[in-house]
Amino acid sequence: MNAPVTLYQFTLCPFCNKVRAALDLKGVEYQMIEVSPRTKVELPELPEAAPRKVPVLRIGDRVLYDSTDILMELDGFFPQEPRLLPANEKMKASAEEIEAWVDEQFIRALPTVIYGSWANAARAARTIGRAGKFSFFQGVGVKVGGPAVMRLVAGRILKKAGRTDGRAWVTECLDQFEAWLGDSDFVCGTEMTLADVAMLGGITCVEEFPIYEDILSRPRIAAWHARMLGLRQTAAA
Ligand SMILES: N[C@@H](CCC(=O)N[C@@H](CS)C(=O)NCC(=O)O)C(=O)O
Repeated sequence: MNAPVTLYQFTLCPFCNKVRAALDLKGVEYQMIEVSPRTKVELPELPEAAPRKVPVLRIGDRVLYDSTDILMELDGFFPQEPRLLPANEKMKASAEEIEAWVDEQFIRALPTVIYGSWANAARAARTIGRAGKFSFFQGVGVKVGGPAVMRLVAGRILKKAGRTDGRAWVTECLDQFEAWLGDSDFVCGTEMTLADVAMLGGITCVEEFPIYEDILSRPRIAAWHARMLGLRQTAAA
């Protein structure tokens, strides 16, 4: 019998969405536990070095943390297709590089658009209120401060990144991803890798926000996205 798999997560956390995408694509059955952001009491016992952050993935008695490390280890636990790490060393290096870029650029840039203007911040507050959960997109204090705090958070992310325009940043990211895709099926070529999984996770996370339509209005990204959802559907069948 397979070891039980449990994902400790926040629904709207992009890093958790990366792990969900990977498990879904491999057709792994798992249970999800929504973690309370203030207390995080639901988390299992973590190794000493681990930050008290989500995602955490428990496979039997093994506890994994950090979305990138989890994606890197997943083939070892679940060797079935699709493999996340390509056998080809060059492709593997580029997949790892793009996966890291998704975290450092695309996922970091998203909140600056999601609550970068008063209208978007108000909408984000409503969407998040509806979801009824704390999340990545709320940031510290957003529950009490609402859109005003969201705008502050967006400003802080931009300043730290040395940028002034969140939309331009996301546009740059999407241009870059499309350039890497070129005419290939996947971002590193013919095989799906953890780089595609990370991007899918980031995009899935903003499904309820207007930026989602902007992302999918790009034909190359839309075709790639449909391909990824097709694979996910095959795995579920
Ligand atoms: N590098 C980590 C980042 C994880 C992360 O920042 N998680 C956020 C949620 S989106 C979190 O748990 N924040 C809670 C906190 O910092 O207290 C990963 O890829 O897993």
